[in-house]
Amino acid sequence: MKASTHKTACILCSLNCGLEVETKDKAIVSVKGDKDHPVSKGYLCQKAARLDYYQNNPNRITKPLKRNVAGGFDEISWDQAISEVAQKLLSLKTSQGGHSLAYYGGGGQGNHMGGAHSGTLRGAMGTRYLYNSLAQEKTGGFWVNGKLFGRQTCHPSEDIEHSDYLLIIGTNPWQSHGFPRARKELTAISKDPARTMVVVDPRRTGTAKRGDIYWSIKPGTDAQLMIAMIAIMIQEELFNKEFLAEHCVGFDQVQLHFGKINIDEMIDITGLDKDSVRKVTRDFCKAKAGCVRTDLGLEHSINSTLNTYLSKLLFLLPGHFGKKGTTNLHTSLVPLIGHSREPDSGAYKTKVTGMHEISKFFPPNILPLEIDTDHPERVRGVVVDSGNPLVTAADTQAYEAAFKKLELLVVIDVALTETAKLAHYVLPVATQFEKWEATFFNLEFPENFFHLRRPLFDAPDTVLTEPEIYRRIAVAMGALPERFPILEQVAKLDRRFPKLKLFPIALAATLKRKPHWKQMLPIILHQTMGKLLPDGANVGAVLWGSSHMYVNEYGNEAVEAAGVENKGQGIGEALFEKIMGSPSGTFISKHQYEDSFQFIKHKDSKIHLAIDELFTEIQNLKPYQSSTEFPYLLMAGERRSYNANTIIRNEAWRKLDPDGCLKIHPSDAAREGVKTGDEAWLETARGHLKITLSVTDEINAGVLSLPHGYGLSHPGKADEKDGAAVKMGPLINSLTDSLHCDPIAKTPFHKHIPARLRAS
Ligand SMILES: Nc1nc2c(c(=O)[nH]1)N[C@H]1C(S)=C(S)[C@@H](COP(=O)(O)OP(=O)(O)OC[C@H]3O[C@@H](n4cnc5c(=O)[nH]c(N)nc54)[C@H](O)[C@@H]3O)O[C@H]1N2
Ligand SMILES: Nc1nc2c(c(=O)[nH]1)N[C@H]1C(S)=C(S)[C@@H](COP(=O)(O)OP(=O)(O)OC[C@H]3O[C@@H](n4cnc5c(=O)[nH]c(N)nc54)[C@H](O)[C@@H]3O)O[C@H]1N2
Ligand code: SF4
Ligand SMILES: [Mo]
Repeated sequence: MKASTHKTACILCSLNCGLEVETKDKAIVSVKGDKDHPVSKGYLCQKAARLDYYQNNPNRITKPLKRNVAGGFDEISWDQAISEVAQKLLSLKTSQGGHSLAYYGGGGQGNHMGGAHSGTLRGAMGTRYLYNSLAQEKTGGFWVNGKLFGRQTCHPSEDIEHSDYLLIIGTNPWQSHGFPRARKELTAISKDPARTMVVVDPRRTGTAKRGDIYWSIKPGTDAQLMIAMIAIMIQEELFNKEFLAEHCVGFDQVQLHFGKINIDEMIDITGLDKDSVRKVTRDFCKAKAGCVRTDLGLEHSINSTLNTYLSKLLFLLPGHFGKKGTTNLHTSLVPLIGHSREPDSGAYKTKVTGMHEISKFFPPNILPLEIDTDHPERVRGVVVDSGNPLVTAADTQAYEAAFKKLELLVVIDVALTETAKLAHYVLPVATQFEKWEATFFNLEFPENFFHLRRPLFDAPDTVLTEPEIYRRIAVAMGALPERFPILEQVAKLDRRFPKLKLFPIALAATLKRKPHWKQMLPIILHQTMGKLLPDGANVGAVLWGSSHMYVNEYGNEAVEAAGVENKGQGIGEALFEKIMGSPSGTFISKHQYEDSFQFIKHKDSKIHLAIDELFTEIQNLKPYQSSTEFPYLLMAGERRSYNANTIIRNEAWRKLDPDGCLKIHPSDAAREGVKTGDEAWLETARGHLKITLSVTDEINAGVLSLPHGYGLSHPGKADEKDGAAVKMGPLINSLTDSLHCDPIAKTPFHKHIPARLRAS
């Protein structure tokens, strides 16, 4: 077959850069940046070049599998798979209650359509247990956002492109991105003498090398650094009085807590230069457009939730908010997260550990504890979609033990993953290039965008999409009818006469009669309006509902300003049509910077600066004392040029670093008597791994770093156990412990793991 060119997006990180790919037969043969993508504008990083290693993957599964008594898998029909899974879910729900069932995942870096339709499955299961990777990194920050801005759904977006003073703390966008066109933006800032970039990291990263100022901080002391900076702002009165008076409450309490901090003592803990910290703080406050960008270096370190709070006070006190080049709140077409109540005011809590829900999620760190117990209300059945917790959640051993005790484990994936290997049923899905897909990582402001991607290939006949799997299970459980004949008829009329709003009226009447279907609305849309969308784009129907809601929430003006033309069909309808008709993605709204203040959800429309729980943490803060037993601090999960979570399972994809080396400082290597290429044992209180060393002065003495996303098994390779794992790189979560996590959000302290080396 001749090669043909198509628009799609990269699925390897949350930026989802627009791509123009050439396909031939069943393969992606070339990859270029799509200049028409509204945000990435043709930008790409090196990881996208060989995406075919995802599409054509030797671990691919295309038939439903059922575990047999010998521990292997038998291929079964979809009818058998759906009816047995439905019957087992129903039986656990009836005998033990819906809370004996949990759902894990719902989407990765490139696919959120499954998650958007998964409420139907959870509704049928009767559970609120939604475990998700976001709750092993971002939920502490979401909880803080809820306190500051009124709802956990209020999400800040950094306008790095226009900032003139950028603090980068605990992230390496040169490798991990995290904001659009990261390398281009970092290069632009580093070349512009009028703009300043300060990078705070215990490793001299690609980002640090481009910084005007690099602070080589002692790991896990960022809280002390930020407390010192906030105290400098308070004690030297560098804060923005007008901004605080107009837009914030609770500043007096912040003043009280930080006014008495001993700044020099705090800076001493971080190992940084006092004059430099003072000067940067002053310059940052004076800057026209100051911005703070953080990520896992703060969230996966000790004081995780506190760190996210402090990093927000850093930009709020000088008033670097609601303006060009600062931080703003952004809109969401389909919100990625929800809002949950506070622990002390009716939050939903898990039955075994009593963990409270945050932004509708539960943290992967507690799931093994909720399963592996005699507690009568333990979790007994789990459905995993688009996640590989055996490898990516903390504490592989705890997960393995817990998952082996489950009465039902169902894994929905494109590949036979480590988690799938433990499942009772494995349900194969179309890859992200074989179905209509999108993510809800649309975090831009003032102009936000959306990209609905078309399939590049036909899916094999024997796989389904996630929404279709959820629908079939829910129907088999008796939670939803097979068809909605009246709504289907009305949808047909509505497509011809959208102005009459016949379908919204019929839908509202249906939901009034059956309010429990609200959670299943995306599947109802998928089965009615969705059937009328061209080229099998059923999942697009959820965007029809979202487009109307988006206009209701954010107003016509901002949507029209983004170039969405109302040609008489109504602006919500016009937005939907624009999304459906834009293969490169499209802008969906354009706001004014001041609109950011309107997105604050507190009744008084102000930012509430004081968080009592975290003031208490500050008072009790103690610096980490290293132990003689485990003298190093391991940062378990570095982003490198060839890792991308566990999305690509073929090591041939990696042009560099096939072993996923452990980085170590030359002085430590000399003391240990090791050199680059040597193997050694790395030991933590939880486990040990054989690793290959890479000696580099990029990293601080006393600190070690291993990459994320390695440790996968591969056909033809021995299943990893200890030394054999080296072949596929280190399975880092065999070194981490479920209990080593944040007290509020239970996010893991992966960047702060006491460790030691032993000669191999
Ligand atoms: N190449 C690549 N890119 C990715 C991914 C990938 O797998 N590969 N994954 C994506 C995902 S899911 C995420 S969440 C993001 C994460 O993106 P990042 O958070 O940027 O990634 P990391 O490399 O894990 O950690 C960032 C930095 O934190 C530093 N750090 C460690 N401990 C400390 C500390 O105590 N203080 C400070 N200040 N810094 C510290 C590390 O040295 C590291 O440079 O990346 C995304 N992008
Ligand atoms: N120690 C340590 N652990 C970490 C981290 C760390 O830094 N250190 N980082 C953490 C972070 S930030 C994250 S985000 C997580 C990521 O970890 P996970 O949430 O587990 O996500 P992925 O590795 O992206 O795995 C996605 C799964 O989706 C499957 N998949 C791909 N396409 C599709 C599809 O279309 N449909 C379905 N159903 N499945 C599909 C893939 O085969 C893979 O099994 O890892 C976390 N784990
Ligand atoms: S991995 Fe690179 S190309 Fe792919 S979305 Fe992220 S930044 Fe873009
Ligand atoms: Mo992540």
